[in-house]
Amino acid sequence: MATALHTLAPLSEIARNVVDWVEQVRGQTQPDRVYWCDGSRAEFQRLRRELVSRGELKELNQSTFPGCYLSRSAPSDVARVEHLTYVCTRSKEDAGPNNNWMDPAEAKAKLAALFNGCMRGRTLYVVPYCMGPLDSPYSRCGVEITDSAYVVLNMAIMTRMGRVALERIATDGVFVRGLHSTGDLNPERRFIMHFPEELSIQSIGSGYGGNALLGKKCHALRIASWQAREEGWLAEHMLLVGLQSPRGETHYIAAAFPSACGKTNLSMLIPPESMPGWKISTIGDDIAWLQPGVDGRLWAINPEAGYFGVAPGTNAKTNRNAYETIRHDTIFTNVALTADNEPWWEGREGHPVIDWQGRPYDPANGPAAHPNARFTVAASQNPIYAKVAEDPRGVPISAIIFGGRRRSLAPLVYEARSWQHGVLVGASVASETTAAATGQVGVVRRDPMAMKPFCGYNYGDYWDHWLRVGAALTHAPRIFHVNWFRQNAAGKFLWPGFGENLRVLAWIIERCEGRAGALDAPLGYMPLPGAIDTRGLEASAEALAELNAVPVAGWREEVGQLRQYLQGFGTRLPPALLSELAEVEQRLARAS
Ligand code: GTP
Ligand code: SPV
Ligand code: MN
Repeated sequence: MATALHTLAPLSEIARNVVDWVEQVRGQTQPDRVYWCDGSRAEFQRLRRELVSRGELKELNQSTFPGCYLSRSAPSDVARVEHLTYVCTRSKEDAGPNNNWMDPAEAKAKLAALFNGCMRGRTLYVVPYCMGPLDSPYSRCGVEITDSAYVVLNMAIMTRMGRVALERIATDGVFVRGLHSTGDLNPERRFIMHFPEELSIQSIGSGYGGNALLGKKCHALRIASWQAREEGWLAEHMLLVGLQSPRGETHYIAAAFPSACGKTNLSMLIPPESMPGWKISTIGDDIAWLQPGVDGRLWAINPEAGYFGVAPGTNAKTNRNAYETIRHDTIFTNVALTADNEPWWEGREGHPVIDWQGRPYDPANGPAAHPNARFTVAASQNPIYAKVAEDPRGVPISAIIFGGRRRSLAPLVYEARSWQHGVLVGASVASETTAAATGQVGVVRRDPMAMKPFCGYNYGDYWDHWLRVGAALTHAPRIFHVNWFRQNAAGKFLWPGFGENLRVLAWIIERCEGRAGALDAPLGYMPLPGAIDTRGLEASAEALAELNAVPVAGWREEVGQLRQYLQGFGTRLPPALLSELAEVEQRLARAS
């Protein structure tokens, strides 16, 4: 039997095509050693020990945070670098105005100069990984070659990594080739390049998150979105959550919010006390792969096996599940430390003594933890991790939610009139930028489907693909838009957010079950007065009214800006989006 043979074979003999590629990269990068990762517990602990002894990982308080460690990245390497991230397709048009583009030959020449000999004195790690349950037909595999043991540890937590993945690669025959080196960490020599036409990624000069853990944004979104278009599915920046209502029915919801806009939190939500009987379970917190099923519904898997989550703001009140998840066996990156050698970040109880750069804490230097400080932890540690997250068939989706961080304009919730209108609603997402990427924070930018940094091809083609996928579904999910981040004139959030968001999800579920009426409003369907349960909520009637307001003049301006943005995609823009937009505009005109 093949599996039995595999179990005995040395790793380097399981998949010939992987071996050939590793040999080629070894020749180019000149490492001192090549190490094939098997994904075992012993290997994980050994690599962790090595990092600690080299001073690259710091042991945290082992009696209060057993198995927890701290990594400090280079201060110039703390987030994704969108201006250095490229999609290198043969035709520039295929990458689209939404991506940085470089000719593949030019990109490879530039990269070759940087990769040649870059691993001298280092170990080359071969990291075979599987995105999604090992036995799911929807899962896809890759191999990351890296010279960072920190990356190996993170990949071990975030993916199904090692021998098991290599065995699947031997069966699949195909895998995504991801070549990564931390290089010299100089931002001048940093590039994250994607070659979707040959399913490959080359990343150099960063050891951080989405730049370096190639299974995540590079593979599971940029490359996978390209593959998904060819194969008829969707790869999206979405959480997946299961909600069992007090009536006993379970609905699965997928929600796309831009980076650091609340996906991890919503996927682990704890119901407010005034809503007993609801049971929430997490399937995924960042990425969803969605497949049309033979039953005409849309089914989803979480391709990841762990969370690379935002630490700041996480506490027992905002997200008790995450808080408990990260009490043990967690890698923290760029958090601060307390006097007791416990991890600390803004929003956590206690006091910082050492900041994220290892300096004595001084408020004059800014926040103690970096605003994009993260935790890496296995999904299985989440107290509400759903069993179905391991189901090879995935879960059927009742609703898709889009949202962004909008201090004004966008109301708490509205529902699209149809799938086609919903694609426009997704395309209309705009959000304030966050610390998840380098650059200015708090500037509103267009971020369709929360995929601006992650869509591996022309947005025009992407929206067209969305329209096609929806048209083929006989039981398409309903599509909604939410905004947890609207503020009053004083800059205070009007909506309490976090667990209270269930109040909005409950309405969404009632809509899906056909049990709630709605107001036929210019943007779409909105809750009738009193339809959102506000019992036990500390929010004034005025605040709630302000939350749901749709200022017509502001929206007419927004629609004009959106049209201009969409027209920037020229002939690749599906005309259906412009006709949906014209309809919204007419409704707004009638309302004014
Ligand atoms: P990525 O991992 O970057 O994709 O982010 P994410 O979308 O998973 O965001 P996450 O849930 O980690 O939240 C980011 C920040 O937003 C944290 O500081 C949270 O505390 C805050 N946040 C999350 N949900 C809410 C909410 O409902 N209301 C408010 N006001 N803040 C929230
Ligand atoms: C995001 O930025 O959306 C993240 C973190 O989830 S990273 O893995 O760095 O992309
Ligand atoms: Mn993300």
